[in-house]
Amino acid sequence: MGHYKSNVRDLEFNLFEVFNVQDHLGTGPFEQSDEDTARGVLAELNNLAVGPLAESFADADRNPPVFDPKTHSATLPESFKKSYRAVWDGEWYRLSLPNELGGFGIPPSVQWAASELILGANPAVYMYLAGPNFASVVWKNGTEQQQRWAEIMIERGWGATMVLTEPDAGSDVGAGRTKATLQDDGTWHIDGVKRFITSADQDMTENIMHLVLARPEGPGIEAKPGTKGLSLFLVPKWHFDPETGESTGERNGAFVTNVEHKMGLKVSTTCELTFGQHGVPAKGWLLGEVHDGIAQMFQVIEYARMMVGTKAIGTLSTGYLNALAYAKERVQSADLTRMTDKTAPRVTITNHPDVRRSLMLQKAYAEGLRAVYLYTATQQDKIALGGPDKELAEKVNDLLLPIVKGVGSERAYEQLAQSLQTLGGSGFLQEYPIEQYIRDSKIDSLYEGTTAIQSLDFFFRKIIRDKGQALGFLNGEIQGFLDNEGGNGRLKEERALLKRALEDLQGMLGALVGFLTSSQEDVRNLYKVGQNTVRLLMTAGDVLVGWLLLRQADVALTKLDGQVSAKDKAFYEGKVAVASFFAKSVLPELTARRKIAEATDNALMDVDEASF
Ligand code: ST9
Ligand code: FAD
Repeated sequence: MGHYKSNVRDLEFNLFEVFNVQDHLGTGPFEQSDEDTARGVLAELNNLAVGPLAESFADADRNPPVFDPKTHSATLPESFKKSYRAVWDGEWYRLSLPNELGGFGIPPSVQWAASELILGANPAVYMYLAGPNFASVVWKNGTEQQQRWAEIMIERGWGATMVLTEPDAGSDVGAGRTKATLQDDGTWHIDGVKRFITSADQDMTENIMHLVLARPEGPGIEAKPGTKGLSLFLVPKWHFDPETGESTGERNGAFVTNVEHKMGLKVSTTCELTFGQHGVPAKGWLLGEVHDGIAQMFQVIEYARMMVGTKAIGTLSTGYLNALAYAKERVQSADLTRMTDKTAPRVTITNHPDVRRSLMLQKAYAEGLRAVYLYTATQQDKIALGGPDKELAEKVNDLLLPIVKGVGSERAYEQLAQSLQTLGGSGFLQEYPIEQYIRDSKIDSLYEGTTAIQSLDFFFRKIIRDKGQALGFLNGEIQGFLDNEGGNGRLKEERALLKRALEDLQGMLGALVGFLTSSQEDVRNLYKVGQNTVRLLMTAGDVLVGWLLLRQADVALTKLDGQVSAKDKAFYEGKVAVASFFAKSVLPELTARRKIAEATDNALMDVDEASF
């Protein structure tokens, strides 16, 4: 058995029993697909995930890429290349492509469910598959010629990167100094050093297209500060024939000068990437218009943030299922009720209340957060379908992305520590996958915008700037669920707990809005907002998890009222149990969090740096 334990049953439960995505299969852009197609995609990818993809997971961690400074190149382990090729040869890269570029025509909800399987089994494989996906952004924003290049990127299986970060410009992308100088022939020369660039070199594809943010300079170009002064440039590793994509054999001046040694996700190369620093100009082509760079790059970032959240949640799920399998086998200690009887039989650790508590909390976040990312993906379905709901769905999707990414990554890392704990000392060993899961998933709260950045985005952009429209919609959805007394009055107490949790979230938000409003009189009140945005984000995440687990429990109760197989009975009863557990043991904590937020003062900001 490989390391990866998938949960296709839960993916299908979300898609077809809770969110009913089959209702819009066979329509509009999803005309070619039906429920069987969708289930087939999940089944096929699952075979790939638990087999050839999972196979190189540990080997590629123990034998990470090797960097050769003389040739500026990185060599990946053979085992990993085999996994990558298995996905490429199956043409699974088409999963996220629009129909016009050869996509499968299946909705984002099914795409993301399928993506979880790759991301849980071997996340770096997914990241090296960025070429076709990034090509669709080039295609969307590019000139006619650049649209041809986008097709070439897909046809020839090129790699691609997103290049924002510099040594002095991480969270603050607008501090970037890399510049681009306009040449007489209309191309640009890029000049600067970027760091931490994922997949910036590898030996699996014939070319790599770098999507680079730089500051344009040239006659008639206005210099603007910050992110709004950035443009996006296409900078290939190798120059190529613009019609066929065939390499000219001439190297462009974008050279990797280091591959970082990291805590985890080691097979994913993280590189220092220099432009125009090695005697060869780094030629770039402007995508679209000058100063559109940050908006264009956010088309890439939005996808990548969703991916990072799904990666974290997929990893938590396999961590939990590995812990559960171990706990069912491991015999240790007597039942608590017979603790003083030294002759009492020893029991499996699933009998100990504390192990049960921990396993149920892992299950709650793994399954609850899966529901959150899939619910988000159903908003993307609505966007793709285009109907009257589209505009609102865009806002709701925007609101949910920092939750998927920020809460998904934080809770996954926290709960994976609990998965490891379940194995006792064995969890610390490399014989089991959980220590690698923890190392590999730590990055998820850092890249694509740290949790603090997600929380600022959530409050200032997605709530305040949106004037609460998307939030109002979600609030209405949860309120509607509370008002609609489903389940024949069952789960009454849990509904009351969710109601209280929603009020606590509203109260906390009210406090933050109050600080923001009063900052017009005393600007330092903004610090009170800043002390609480991560708390708000995590609280919103818990409310969503609580709500969606209860929605699932409602569906499960209805199923249990009919005839179900023994396997389904256990599955549905698990859904009711986990929803109830989360409502009773996590949601009440939100009241304390609200009180903390309401009572915020600026004492923290008055502490002298020397006193820390
Ligand atoms: C990174 C990469 O970390 C990590 C790994 C990547 C791996 C890639 C692999 C991908 C795989 C794909 C594979 C697919 C395979 C599929 C196959 C399946 C089998 N939403 O607030 P302002 C825009 S990369 C949208 O003033 P500041 C907007 O245009 C590095 N747009 O910001 C806005 O203008 P306006 C990641 C947004 O104060 C403009 O920005 N680094 C949003 O100037 C300015 O906005 C980061 O993420 C948004 N949420 O700058 C940086 N926000 O307002 C984190 C802003 O007019 N830092 N815009 O609309 C931030 O995000 C900062 O908040 C900041 C602040 C830089 C935006
Ligand atoms: P900093 O921005 O210096 O942040 C340090 C700390 O300060 C963080 O805790 C942060 O939350 C906090 N902080 C900073 N500003 C604020 C604020 N305004 N309010 C509150 N807190 C704040 N970049 C790319 O462009 N392309 C890639 O492909 C890519 N891949 C990566 C792969 C890996 C493995 C790693 C480690 C990084 C990668 N990055 C990539 C860079 C990544 O996006 C940045 O590391 C990230 O955006 C954070 O920037 P920083 O490391 O400079 O941290």
